[in-house]
Formats: sequence, structure tokens, C-alpha cells
Amino acid sequence: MPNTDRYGSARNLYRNIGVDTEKALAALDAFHISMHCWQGDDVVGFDHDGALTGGIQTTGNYPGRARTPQELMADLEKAYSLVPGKHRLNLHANYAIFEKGKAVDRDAIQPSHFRKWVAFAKKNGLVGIDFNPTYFSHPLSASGRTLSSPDEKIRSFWIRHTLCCLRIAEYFAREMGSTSALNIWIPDGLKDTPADRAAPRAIYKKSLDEIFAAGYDSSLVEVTIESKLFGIGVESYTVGSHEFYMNYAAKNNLLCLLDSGHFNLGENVADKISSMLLFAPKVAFHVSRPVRWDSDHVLRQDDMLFDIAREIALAGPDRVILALDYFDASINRVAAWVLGMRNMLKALLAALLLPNDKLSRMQESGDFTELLVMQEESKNYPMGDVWAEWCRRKGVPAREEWFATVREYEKKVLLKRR
Ligand code: RNT
Ligand code: ZN
Repeated sequence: MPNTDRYGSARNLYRNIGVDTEKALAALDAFHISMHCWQGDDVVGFDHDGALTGGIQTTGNYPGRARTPQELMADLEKAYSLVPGKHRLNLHANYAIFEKGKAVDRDAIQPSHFRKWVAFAKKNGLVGIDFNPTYFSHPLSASGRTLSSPDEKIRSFWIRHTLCCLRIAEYFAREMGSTSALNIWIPDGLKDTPADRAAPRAIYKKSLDEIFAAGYDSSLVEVTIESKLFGIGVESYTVGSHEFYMNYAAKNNLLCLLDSGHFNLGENVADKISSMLLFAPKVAFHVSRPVRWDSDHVLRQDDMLFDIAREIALAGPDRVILALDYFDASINRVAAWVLGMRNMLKALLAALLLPNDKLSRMQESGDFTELLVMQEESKNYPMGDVWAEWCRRKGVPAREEWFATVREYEKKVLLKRR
């Protein structure tokens, strides 16, 4: 049943506070979220049989984990079909697809190993593909050091890996006609109190310098660098800290990536965006949900998400590279993708439906009482009716009916993966 009556009355209510719902929906259309392939298979990938390492963890063993490229693509396709809007795919290097008997190590991966992903993205009408070198779950990361390794053999392996990844990102950009964001996150760190905090960082800086001296096509690839506070097993010291990357990015014209799980839990990650954007053309995001630690839970519509979405919505799609990053193996993985994507979009819509100019004027003119009143009253406006109308226009279920499709898929496909 069309939703037009409810939408019509919602539109009027919003108009009364100076918000044009059509403008908000048009603005929402311009956000393309990079959906992370790694939620579908617990960050395993296709190039190793070993454990997930690097201080990140999935917990749970819900049935149906994708084990092959075909399975992962089928699951992704199901997820995209239940998310309104046009979006992107975020791949990791360990999702290279090798022909039988032709696997290569990570320092030799080529665009051809990702040809099937490009075909997949085009077939599904995706806007672009983003990329991540994979510095974990590999024998040469077992020491806990990759690009910061004092062992030249290890360090140069990961430099070669990064260079391969830059070529692959360029390939994605050319094929898709859309810039590819290449995000560097290394797991390097120390479990216990360092004796020397400077040495690993100096080595890491040298590695990055060498990588970027080799060059890449900056009209095709946007390099982002992701900081972190700590990881499991590297609790005491992280080489790629926030200060390290902020300064490296500023000096070398790269972009910072903020993962919302990578800061002290009392910090407001949303508050960082406006500062970053005074000094850089863009800021990149891994939206995640930390519960007590960097636990990578599925996004909920909580205050943190709304705060981040509001800053992103105000900055606009041209200034933010927006990706999700969580991995929950305790629930249906397709549902995890769909719910997180829909929640991110709902949070963006909520932000776009605020009378943002008015609120800003109230703040700047010192009218904090009316600001508080409006911030609170606006929370109960019928955002859900505008959301439902957007979903109707996109041909996607507006409410929880989407889950019936996932249940059906679980019965027919996921539960048969034994
Ligand atoms: C780890 C980082 C990183 C990874 C992915 C798989 O703490 O958040 O972004 O989650 O690269
Ligand atoms: Zn991340």
C-alpha cells in the first residue's frame, strides 16, 4: 500500500519547522555508503586457512558463514537488495579470487584477481569499490609488526603488498568510473609497556614515505589512514596512533580515517569531524559500535550514531568518505549488514530532517533555551513516515518486512552450508 497519506502529513509537519522533506530525501540520495564485505565471512577472506589475527575478533558461530566468493557475492547481493539507495563495496586484499592452483602471496596480487568483484559490482549497479590492504591473518604479521617491523624482509614484503593494493585500487576506479578509497590500517603494536615508543613509529613513517614516493594516481585513489587506540594482544601501544596519522596525513596530503571504535569510549568521535574538515578536504569514517571496547557490534540507532550522522550530513557527501566496519558472527550475517546500513541511512535522514540552519542561529545568537527545546521536540517528528516514503520510491521494504526475506534466504541457502 502506498504510504502517501502518512508522508503528506509528515511533510506538512516538517514544513512548519522550515524543513523540506523532498530536499532531505534528495540529499540522502547523494550518500553512498561503502558496505564492508568482511561482515559476511567473519573477516576470513579467501587467501588463508589460519585464524583471524591482528588484534581484531569475531565472536559467535551463527550458521551460514560465506566460505567462497560465490557465497559471499550471493549474500552481499541479498543484503544490497534490502537497503534503499545506491551504495559502494568495500573489499579487503585477502578477498582476492584465485583460479585453482594459481594463488599468489599478498605481495604479488594483481587487478586480475579482483576482476570478478568488478563484474559483481557492475552487475549490481554499485557506485564504486573501495579497498584495504590486509596486514593481518598472515605468517608475516605473526610478530605483531608489519610496516613497522625491524625485520627488513617483513617490512619490504608489506611495502610490496601496499604497492600492489594501490594498483588494484586504481583499477577499481578506472573500471567503476569512481574514485577508490584505499584505507591503510596496520595491526602493529605491543602487548606490554614499550621500552621504546619512537623506534617502531620511525620505521613505520619510513615505510609510508617509501610507499608514497613510489607514487599512485591521486585522481583515481584517495588514500586514507586509520588510527587505533589498542587491539587484543597489543593493549599497551599502537604504532599507528591518532597523533601519528593526523600529522602524517596533514604533511603528506592524505586523509584521516576515524573508526568510531578506535577512541577512548568517553571521547565523542563526532566532534572530531568539524576540526578535521578545517584542515583537510575530506574525512573518512568507519562507523562501528563499540560496546565497552572496540567490539565491532552492528550499528544501532543510538546517540553516538546520530551524533556522527549529524556531522556527516552537515559536512555533505563530497567531504566525507563513509564506510561501515563491524563484524558480528553471533547473528544472521546478512541481517547484520542490512540492519547496519539501514540504521546508518536512518541516522543520516534524521539529521537531514532537522531545521539545521535555525538551530545553528539559535546557538550563535545565544538562545540556548529554544535550542534545547527544539533539539528535544524534533526527536518526535515522524521521521519514519519520510523513511517509508523513501523506501517505497526505491522499491525496498520500509519496515521489518525485509527480515522475512532474510529468514527465507537463511532457510533456503545459509542453513544448507554445512
Ligand atoms: C581494525 C580496523 C580495521 C578492520 C578492517 C577489517 O580495528 O577497524 O578497519 O576492522 O580493516
Ligand atoms: Zn576500522
